[in-house]
Parts: sequence; C-alpha cells; structure tokens
Amino acid sequence: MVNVIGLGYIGLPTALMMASHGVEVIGTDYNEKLVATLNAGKTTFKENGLENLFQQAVEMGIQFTTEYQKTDTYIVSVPTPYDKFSKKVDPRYVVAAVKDVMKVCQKGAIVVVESTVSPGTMDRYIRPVVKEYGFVIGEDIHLVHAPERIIPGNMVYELLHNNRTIGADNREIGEKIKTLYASFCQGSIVVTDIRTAEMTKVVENTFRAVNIAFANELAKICRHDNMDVYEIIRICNMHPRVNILQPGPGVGGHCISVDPWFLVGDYPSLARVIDESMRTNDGMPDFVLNRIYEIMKTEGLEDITRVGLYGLTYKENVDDMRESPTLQLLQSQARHLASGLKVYDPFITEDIFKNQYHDLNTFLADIDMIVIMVKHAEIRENTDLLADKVVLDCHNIIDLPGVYHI
Ligand code: SAJ
Repeated sequence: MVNVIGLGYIGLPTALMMASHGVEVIGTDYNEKLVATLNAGKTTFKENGLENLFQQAVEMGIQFTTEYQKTDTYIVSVPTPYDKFSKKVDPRYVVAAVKDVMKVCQKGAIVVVESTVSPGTMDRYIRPVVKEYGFVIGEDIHLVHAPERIIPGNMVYELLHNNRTIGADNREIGEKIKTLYASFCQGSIVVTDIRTAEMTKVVENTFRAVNIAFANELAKICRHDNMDVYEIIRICNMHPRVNILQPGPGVGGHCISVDPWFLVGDYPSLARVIDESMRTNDGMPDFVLNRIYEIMKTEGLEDITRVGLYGLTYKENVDDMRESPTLQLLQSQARHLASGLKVYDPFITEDIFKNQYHDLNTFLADIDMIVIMVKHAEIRENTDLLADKVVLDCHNIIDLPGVYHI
C-alpha cells in the first residue's frame, strides 16, 4: 500500500492516478476540511480531467484520511514555500511530514519526496530526521527524490505521458520506485542519484524562467523603439534553431517564479544570468503598471479613469493565484498609495479583493480600459465585447483594431 502525504495540486492527482491504475493508495492530509471534501466525493480544485480521474480512483477504492499509515511506501508531496528575503527553500513542511512518517513507518520503508526542494535539501534536512528517529538510511529506511514535472492545466495528460526522474541512493530501490510510477506513467523513467534529481528539477524550471525573461526583455527593447515584438519573435522562430517564448505581464505560479531563486540563493556569485532573469520577470508587473499610466496619458484618452484588470490567476484556465502577476501589480499599485484598479477573474468566485467583480458583463460595463493579464478561454471567446474599450493586451490574443501591447 502507498501512503500519499499531502493532497494538494500534486499529491492529489498523483494519488488518484496510482489508485486508478490498480495501486492500493491511502491519501493523507492534515487539513480536515480538505479530507472531508474528498470523502464527500468532491475534488478540491479545478483541473482538466481531474473529476473523471477522481471517480475512477474512488471506484478502485482510494481512501482519504488525516492519519499517517503504517506501510512500506510513502510519497511526500507537501508544499515547499520559499523565504522571500533569503530566497531559500523553507523545508519545514517536508521535514514535519517525514517526521510523522518516521513515527509510524515499518522497517524497510521507502520514503519518496516529490515536493520540489533546492539542491542539497535531502542531505541537509531529510537525512538528519531519519537518523534522529534511530533508523539507518539504506538499511531501515530508504530515501528517494522523485520530483514532479506536471503543468497545471494539463496535469492529467502530463502525469500519464511525461518522462520522470527518480533519485535514489541505491539502484535496486530506484528500480522498485520506477516500477511503481510505471504503473501509470507511459514516458521513460530515468533512475539517478538524489542530488542529481534535485538539481534537474530546479534547472528545468530555471531554463524556462531564463527564456521567458529573454522574451520579456525583447518586449521592453521593442517598446522602447516602437517595434512589434510578436512579429519579430514569430519570424525569428522560423529559424530552425531558434525558439523564443512569449513575453507577458510577469511570471507567477509556485515553480518558475520561485525555484530559480534557490540557485541564486545558493550560488550568488555564480548564478548571474539567472539572478538578472528573475529580476526582469519580477519587474514585469511594474512595467505593465507604467504602461497603463502611459496609455492613459495618450492624446484623446486623458478622460479614462476606470481601468479593469482581467485575470487574477497566475496563468490561463487554472484557479491558482500563487505569485500571480496581477497580485504583484495590485501590490505595486498599493505602494503608490492608489487603489482604483478593478479586477475580475472567472475562476475566482470568492470575494477577496476591493473592486472585484464576479461577472464579465458587469465588469465590462464599469470600465473604460481593460488590461488582459491572463489569457483565459473566456476572454478569447468574447473579444467582440471589447470593441468599445481601450485594450491593453499583455498576451497578444485580442485581434481588434487599436489594441495596445506591453
Ligand atoms: N509564461 C510566460 N511566457 C511564456 C510561458 C509562460 O510569461 O512563454 C508565464 C505564465 O503566464 C506563468 C508562468 O510563466 O505566469 C509559468 O507558467 P508555465 O505554464 O510556464 O509553467 P508552470 O509554472 O505552470 O509549471 C512549470 C512547468 N515547468 C516547465 O515547463 C519547465 C511544469 O512542468 C512543472 O511541473 C511546474 O512548473 C512545477 O511544478 O515545477
């Protein structure tokens, strides 16, 4: 039996996927409300295909509880927040989860950490916990790091098809966990050591962050001389070895806007390109705010006062607001002691913000200028409603005359 610890964005789909492929799974989370929701037959966040997967897993007998189980295999997928000032990973939840596992596990158990950790975390924080409980690593308890790679919005598909990395101290244990993941994963599964696995995860997200920063920097250069960055990227990408990403209003989520800082924090004098890239991405919400002011000062638009931000989540078609560019922009607005921006997101139904709307038409009726912060399908399908608005499109998705870009 596999005990999945932490039933959030990664733990839940992973537990469901294993269960629906015939693995005996019990999911544990200390959040009683979350466990009660799952036990009442409801999923806890919106994600393509998750409902279906949930039904299949329930039919196959998955269970949800707040209790840690006595078993031989654990998958720890709890959050690893980061300290905004030191830029280092905060391993407290992983450490707490592994401690709780140590209290109940049987000898010979394998503890797989899926949570993203900075390189060296397993050595620095997790091994000492296992030793503290009197276990000998490699004999009584085996440690594995199997970082997740799935992308919110397409998690179910990617769980099935992405290649995976398993980091283990010894090959035999690595192969055993490989077999477990192969119960559902159709991609190739590489077995390596723990430090390499830790590093690959952070490097993958850093690669994307640096490349997004490059696109954002191009957008700034092109804005400076009034050139069309999208056309330039489109043409460059026709070169066989060029593949530039898209500029945007900033980078959010719990991964790409966070993981690269681990490398900057650990190697401040070496990770120079990474450091500069992260600053470029972090500066984008401010760049958008300045762009809003700039457009409002344009001749003929001086009367515009009602501005609305479309989208609060960190990217399209998800309900996750962690580190989202819109939140960063609102914070920036507050620093300028202003509070006039209106906000709306079809995925955020709770009333959390000042000047927040819950219906697209009411939102549009109350604004003169719309800033497209997130390219949700809803707005792509309703561009005709924007014909009489001033539009600042941060994603180049609105095909109307006179649209402004970043
Ligand atoms: N973004 C851009 N321009 C682009 C692409 C993305 O500005 O061309 C922005 C998005 O709008 C968003 C942010 O970057 O704000 C991140 O979005 P994303 O879709 O690129 O990635 P995440 O954060 O949802 O998921 C990433 C993935 N990592 C990589 O693609 C290398 C995913 O595979 C990881 O599992 C996930 O991080 C994670 O959990 O680490």
